Amino acid sequence: MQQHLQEFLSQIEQAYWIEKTNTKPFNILIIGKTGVGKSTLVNALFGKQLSATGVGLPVTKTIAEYHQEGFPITVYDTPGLEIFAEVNQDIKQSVSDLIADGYQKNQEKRIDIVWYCIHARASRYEKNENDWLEEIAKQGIPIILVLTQTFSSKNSDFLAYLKTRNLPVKEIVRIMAKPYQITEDFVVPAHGLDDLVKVTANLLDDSRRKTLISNQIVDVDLQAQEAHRYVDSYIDNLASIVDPLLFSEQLTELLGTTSVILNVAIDKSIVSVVFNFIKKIISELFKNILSNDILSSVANLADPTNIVKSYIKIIRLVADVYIDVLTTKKKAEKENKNISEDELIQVTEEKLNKQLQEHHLDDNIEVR
Ligand SMILES: Nc1nc2c(ncn2[C@@H]2O[C@H](COP(=O)(O)OP(=O)(O)OP(=O)(O)O)[C@@H](O)[C@H]2O)c(=O)[nH]1
Ligand SMILES: [Mg+2]
Repeated sequence: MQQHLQEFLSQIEQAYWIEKTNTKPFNILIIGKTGVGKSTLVNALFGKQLSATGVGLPVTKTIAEYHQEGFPITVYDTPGLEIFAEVNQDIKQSVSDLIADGYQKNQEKRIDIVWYCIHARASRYEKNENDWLEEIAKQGIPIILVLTQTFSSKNSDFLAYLKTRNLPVKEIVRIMAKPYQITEDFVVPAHGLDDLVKVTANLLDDSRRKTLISNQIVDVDLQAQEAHRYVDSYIDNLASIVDPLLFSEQLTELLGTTSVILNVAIDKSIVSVVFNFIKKIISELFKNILSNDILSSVANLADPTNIVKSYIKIIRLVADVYIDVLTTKKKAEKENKNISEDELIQVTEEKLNKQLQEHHLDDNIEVR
């Protein structure tokens, strides 16, 4: 590789911005009576005051839209049905209008998923609610029933009851969005948000799934899993067009895109470790190919399939290590532990070298 670090870095940044720009936005409609915990849920899941108490942009009398510049997920928030029929009519009408608008006029406003929230301890689910959800489900929108502020992640009578009814929902998820203080020394821990993310992700198409996973803040492992998944599919498509001259382009595309999936900024120290590592091994591996006479050197290679295999192994191991290191860093930050830059560099180097040995790449490559 004849490249400089700076160039390598800006290629990654470019790939990062392309991926960001191509992020598929999507819309969530949250329905639930006042006080069930809709705002608390959204804030805990996305780490944003997307729905600061009381201030949403009123789309209609009964629907508020929460949208933030640069954030690809829009949340619509509307009350659930009350016992008063005339209020219900208003709500039902606004929701149908919102859904119809997205399907008929404005694809960007399409409702991709509905979270129907019920307070777990309210323990009530009425026939008129069910009729309404059936109407929504008929329009092809997946609904998840979210039981909010559940004390236990174990089965409850209410849940058991709901399960016996044939509800028009895809899943039922129990959550406690933030820790709930019961007495001075007894707190119910937060739980279930990771389930809600997983279940929702599975009901979205691939691009929206990626958007959800990278923009939520409750499940870092899921982000890592999604990033590895992307690497796998990228490499599957790569197998037929392996070209050493494209190595840096392909690797930087992988690193830029996985950074978006993990929702992290490009970390210059990690990138420079990666850069030095591949510079060393790649020049050995592709010495002949990168010489001026490309065609004859390819023809002269004793076993070109070996080169192809090594090429793929290197791309994969570098991308996998990159994901691992950033995941470790993110998890530490989440627990308010700080990993120093030196430690991070050291971990990256260790992981890369360990991988090199495990894949026996150091057998055919002389690293100097
Ligand atoms: N500890 C804890 N408190 C919660 C949770 N969910 C809601 N609350 C509390 O319940 C109250 C109402 O929560 P909100 O999130 O404002 O409810 P909402 O559904 O947005 O209500 P409206 O905006 O009025 O429709 C607030 O005091 C929250 O702090 C939770 O998961 N844990
Ligand atoms: Mg609210």
